[in-house]
Amino acid sequence: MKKIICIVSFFCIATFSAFSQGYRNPIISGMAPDPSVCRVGDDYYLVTSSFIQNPALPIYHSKDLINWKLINYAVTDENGLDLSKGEGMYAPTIRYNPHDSTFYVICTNVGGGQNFIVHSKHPDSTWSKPVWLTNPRMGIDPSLFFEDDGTCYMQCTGDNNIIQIMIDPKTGEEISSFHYLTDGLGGRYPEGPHMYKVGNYYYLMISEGGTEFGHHVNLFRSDDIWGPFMPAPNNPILSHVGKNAQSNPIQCTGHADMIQAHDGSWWMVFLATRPILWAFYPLGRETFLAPVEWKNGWLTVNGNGTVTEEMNVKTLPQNSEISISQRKNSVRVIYGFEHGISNDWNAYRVSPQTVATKVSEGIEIKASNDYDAFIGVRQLDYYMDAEIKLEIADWEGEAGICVHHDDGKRYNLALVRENGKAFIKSECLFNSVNQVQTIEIESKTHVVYLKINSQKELYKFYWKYDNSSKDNVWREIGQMDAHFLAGGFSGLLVGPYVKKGKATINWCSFKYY
Ligand code: 6LW
Repeated sequence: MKKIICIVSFFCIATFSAFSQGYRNPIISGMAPDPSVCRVGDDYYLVTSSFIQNPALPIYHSKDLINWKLINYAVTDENGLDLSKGEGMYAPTIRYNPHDSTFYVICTNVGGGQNFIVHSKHPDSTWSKPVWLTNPRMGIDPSLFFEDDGTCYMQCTGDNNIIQIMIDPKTGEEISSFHYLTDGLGGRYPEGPHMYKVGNYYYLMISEGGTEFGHHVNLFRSDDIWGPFMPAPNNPILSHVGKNAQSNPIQCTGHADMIQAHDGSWWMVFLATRPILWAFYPLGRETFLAPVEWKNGWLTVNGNGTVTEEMNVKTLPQNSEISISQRKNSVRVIYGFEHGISNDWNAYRVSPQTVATKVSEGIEIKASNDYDAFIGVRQLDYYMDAEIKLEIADWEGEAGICVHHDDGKRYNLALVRENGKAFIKSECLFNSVNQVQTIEIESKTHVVYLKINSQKELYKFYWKYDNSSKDNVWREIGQMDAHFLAGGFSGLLVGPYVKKGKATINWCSFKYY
């Protein structure tokens, strides 16, 4: 696939890449919740939840904890992904075990088999088939901790508390019975546990308060891995619940993981949101980064447990390859599909390759009764133009571009051809509410350009005839408030869909301001 990134101002980039002090939050923008991170030497690997997106469990790589590149997925159709039922992949954990030089990802396929582990020697290459953990006491948010001698402990949610068991991560065999670790400090949903050993202590970090505005992170320590665990004197160690963060554009901070960098510094990755208003955050839960400082056996996160968008702190030396989240100027990503469908693309439940096939002019998508014929990339920021050029070859059909939150919430912009007529249609689906605007266009039209422009609180829909046409101007067909596309665990995917017939998508382009 030909993917071109055009940078509008080369001057800005040169200035920014020379800058190894400070960074911008989020470090992975767009839907990237429940981040978990591990390190080997100066290579960092991060995994996030993906729910019913296929492929599942995106794996990112970085050299500086700030600029991340998507390199692979831990579970795909090839190693046994089954998203045919249930809610899909909740909060995974990634860990490296130096005893067998192997990476492990543990996760819950909610309603689709529950907990499993996959492993790989090379995270950018093949992952094993899942080993299933069948004990019904194991709840969501599983984590792994490798002791100095290689022994493996698994932590997860139990019955509104955090529990732990020793297991063999290659076979899933249970080596101990379950032990209770903590039920937290009284916040709802104690979850997202991770265990660390630092100096003479074991540290257990968990989230409480639910994933919404009460979300926060608490720390506990013990000199025995089975406890009892004592709470830190400065809990919550990360929280935007208090007055000091009430005007902060970042909210819902929680579900964190920690890492010691190769220079000895400590960092925390966690999820948070950037609401557009009140409780609405269409981009979903994104991945953020904060520095951690240790003092007298306890830690602080960025001084007072809050973070900002612009982080003016000393960082690891920053890599010259700057990821989209860190750019300070416009970025355009063009997918020409010359080499098929790259790993930026997802479909729901089935693979993008099931939905779309490579053809000489781009990709072809066919409507199907078995699945929603849609593929998308994550919407990475609130200010965006998403454009496609599409062609409906047969007379009848409906194909277009869509901003997709979940099955009940999506905005469609389409070319519709039926009964010898052609229309442009914009459609807002919000559960049982369906708002449609249609205009009739030249009946012979079978190639159109469609554009969705996102201006944070507002989506605007445009279309135009083929570039060769004398009538080559963008026309607006409608606007839709962005608030309806928010809620739940998900974020947004944007991309082409076909509801009826089949269409060729010649190219897609995404521009972020
Ligand atoms: C995840 C839980 C959470 O399992 O949301 O914010 C759930 N935290 O830990 C789904 O992402």
